[in-house]
Amino acid sequence: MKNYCLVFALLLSVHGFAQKEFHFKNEGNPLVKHMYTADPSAHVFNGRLYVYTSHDENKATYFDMLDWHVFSTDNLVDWIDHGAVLSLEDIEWADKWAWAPDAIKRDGKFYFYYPVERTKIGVAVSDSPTGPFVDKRGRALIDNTGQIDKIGKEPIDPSVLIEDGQAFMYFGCREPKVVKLNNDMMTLKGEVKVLKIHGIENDKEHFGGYFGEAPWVFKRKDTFYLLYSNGWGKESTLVYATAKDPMGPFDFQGEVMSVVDSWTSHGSIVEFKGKWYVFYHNMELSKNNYRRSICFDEITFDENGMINKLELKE
Ligand code: FUB
Repeated sequence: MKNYCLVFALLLSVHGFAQKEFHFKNEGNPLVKHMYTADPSAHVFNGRLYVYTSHDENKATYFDMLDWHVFSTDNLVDWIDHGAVLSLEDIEWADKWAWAPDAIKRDGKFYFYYPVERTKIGVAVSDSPTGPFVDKRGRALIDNTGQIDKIGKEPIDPSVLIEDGQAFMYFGCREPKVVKLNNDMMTLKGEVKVLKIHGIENDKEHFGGYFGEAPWVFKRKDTFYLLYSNGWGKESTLVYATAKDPMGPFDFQGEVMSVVDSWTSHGSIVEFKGKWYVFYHNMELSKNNYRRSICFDEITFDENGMINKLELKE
């Protein structure tokens, strides 16, 4: 009887695993066609590329997403959808709006940062890059309740960089913020600060160098690049600024790519097997801004380290 039960349990777990993973090929942008995905955050862990995303609902009429997914590949052609790595159902202190996440590896563990309710950012941990992630903290890492002056009206879109052993978390909407994290990756070290971007002082509204949302910092050679969205609407896109220090100040440099058709822009840039890629989303499949699809393209840099603007085909 005991053996019988074990075989049954194994069958169930194998079946569950098979249901959870979905294998597919990259057949050109949008990359993911079997569901709606947005806000791609791409990382290489142990030589494999992982892309963490928000998950737009099939009938969405707002950004009322419920869970987050991760996709992975080792050759950019064969991809796995590993399923939901965390869901609002798993978080006791949040009920709505599972927006743009990020993940990072430290000391053999993987930390997943996620904004909820447009007012809070949480962190969850796993032994695997594909989760499941567990909210061991049990409360928000960032919560602007009573602290809008310091933290901002919309603490969304967290992304994390580790440089020389120090972790930095970037986030924010309309004003970029940065805060250091302690080595446990689950507590803040010091105050939340405004991330200064020089050269955008006159860009008070969308487009140009205006900071909309989606800060993402990566390092190439000795330069830190801050990728972000320059607002919302038909002309918004991903732009960037550079600095010599992860805390800034950054200098605005220009557009990373031509405009995408979705009203939001959100992306990440990653080096994989010696080439650089920008991940972003559009609404090509649905023609609906609340049902977006992730894409990626290769980008190149000029001899001064500036990004050669990616011109998307119409
Ligand atoms: O996906 C919900 C929100 O839309 C994100 O937080 C923003 O960056 C924008 O992509």
